[in-house]
Amino acid sequence: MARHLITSAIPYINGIKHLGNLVGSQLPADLFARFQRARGHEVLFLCSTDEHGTPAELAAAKAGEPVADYCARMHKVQAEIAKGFRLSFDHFGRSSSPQNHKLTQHLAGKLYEAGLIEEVTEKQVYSNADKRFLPDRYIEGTCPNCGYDKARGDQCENCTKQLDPTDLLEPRSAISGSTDLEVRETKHLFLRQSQMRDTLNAWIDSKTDWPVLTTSIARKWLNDGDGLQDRGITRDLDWGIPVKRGDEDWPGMEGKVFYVWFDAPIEYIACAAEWAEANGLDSDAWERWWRTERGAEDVRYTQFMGKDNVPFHTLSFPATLMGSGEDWKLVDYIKSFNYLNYDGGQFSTSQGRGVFMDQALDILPADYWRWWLLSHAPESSDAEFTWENFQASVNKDLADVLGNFVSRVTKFCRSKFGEVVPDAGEMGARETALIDRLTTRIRAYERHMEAMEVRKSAQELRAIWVEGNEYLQEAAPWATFKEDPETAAMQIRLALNLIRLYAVLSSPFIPDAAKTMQAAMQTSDDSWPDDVPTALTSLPPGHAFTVPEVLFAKITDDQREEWQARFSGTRD
Ligand code: B3M
Ligand code: ZN
Repeated sequence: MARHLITSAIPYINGIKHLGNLVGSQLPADLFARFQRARGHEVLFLCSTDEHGTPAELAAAKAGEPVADYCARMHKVQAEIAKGFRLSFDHFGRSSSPQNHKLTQHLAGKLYEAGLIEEVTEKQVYSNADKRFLPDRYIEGTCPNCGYDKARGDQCENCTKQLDPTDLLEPRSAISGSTDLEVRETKHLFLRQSQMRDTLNAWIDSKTDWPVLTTSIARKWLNDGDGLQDRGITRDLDWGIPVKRGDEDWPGMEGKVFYVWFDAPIEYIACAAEWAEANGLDSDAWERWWRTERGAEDVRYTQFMGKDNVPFHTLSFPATLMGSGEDWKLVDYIKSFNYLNYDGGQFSTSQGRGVFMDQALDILPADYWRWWLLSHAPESSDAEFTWENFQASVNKDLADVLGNFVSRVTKFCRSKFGEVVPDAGEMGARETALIDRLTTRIRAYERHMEAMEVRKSAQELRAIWVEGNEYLQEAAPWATFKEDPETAAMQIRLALNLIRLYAVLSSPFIPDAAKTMQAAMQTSDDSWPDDVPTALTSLPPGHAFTVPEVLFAKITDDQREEWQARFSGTRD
């Protein structure tokens, strides 16, 4: 039995994610976690909400709530939606947890001791009215380039010119509107990633099996231009993890917090500690996943994320862990994704364009979305969601191929043999040939799933369903039954066993339908078909079953048009 640590990029707290976010990290991570569990491996699958940074502060302000309350509320909302999509996290944590505070401060202390943190004095805008330093985007004023009067300290939205806060004419605080601002000297911490360039380069070079999408992004940042830049890891915000080294105060860092991208990946570790606490386990329970000297040496750690998150996971986070000089488990494999587009444009959270996770579940159950998203995962290039394509795949793959098979087999059996597995008849050449083909395909399916080739896995699974339909078409038990009821009984016995087999194989993709199939077959045998002939004898003659409800309803043209219209604009 292997041990798999699996993490998905942690979604920002500010608002509900769209389907493009879902397919870029959480959903494929869930697919892999479910597959590894189904194979009998030990899995710890973690995700959290990413709760710090200016976007969280701004969203809370917009909602008129204290930021801590806003985050607590939105965490529950996201957790509920994740459940709706059947994301099988062992724990859904929060980057604002006490565990993450402690670990982040601990790691900063270790990096400091190792000489990997530099204190840099900078000039920054201070608001006397707000009694705080203002991050660039919290300063507004008139753009010196175009005269737009709501330009932000980092950029003018109107003419797109990149700005420094001191470029603005008549600058004011975006928090209070106060113009009582002054430039003061302040200290910030920088992570000296550049010191670790060779170590990181060697580490990336050793990852010969990683997807090119992952390594090419890492190499670009490592070697382009001036090479790996040191990164500021502190910010002047109220909300976040206070800057400390271990338990000690950090002189000159009073009132500052760590930068959100410094503490967010550390939450992968903290989440394991949160998981242990939530389950009444001690610290050994999570450390055996994360500390190589306490058992994590034989853990296989896989991360899932969109391509924009790759630099932080290939460079900054490993630099943090390696630089600490401690025995932290490093990632073994990073599976990254391109973008999913929406109907001729981009999904956009800020513009509310596309289908958001809550809206998706309002119109159809999770399996419909899971199937389409995974079978169209943006792996080798960006992919596009269109309602036509969604309708076509659901209707063909789920309703015509899988759903129809289950319904024909169970209904035919009920009408001719009753709701029990019939017992007469011996298998012949057609059945042996089918089992051979299934064996080949199931082994291919396992290889693709193991390699996290999501689209190829979906194609293979679909081909496995098609085998069943074609067999049924050729064997035609409804015709056979007239002259040779014994042979028809054998064909149907095999087909009923195929339903159980499909439930097991399909469960990582469409867990609800898999449960329905398994329940209809009235069996608790969810063992993986290591040996296909044996797997196809799981339901013995005389075993009772029931005819399930329709597994997948077809999407009608009217529905498609209605949804197309409903989701053509933007959400506020
Ligand atoms: N929250 C960005 C995103 O959701 C960021 C990921 C953090 S992973 C440690 O795409
Ligand atoms: Zn401008």
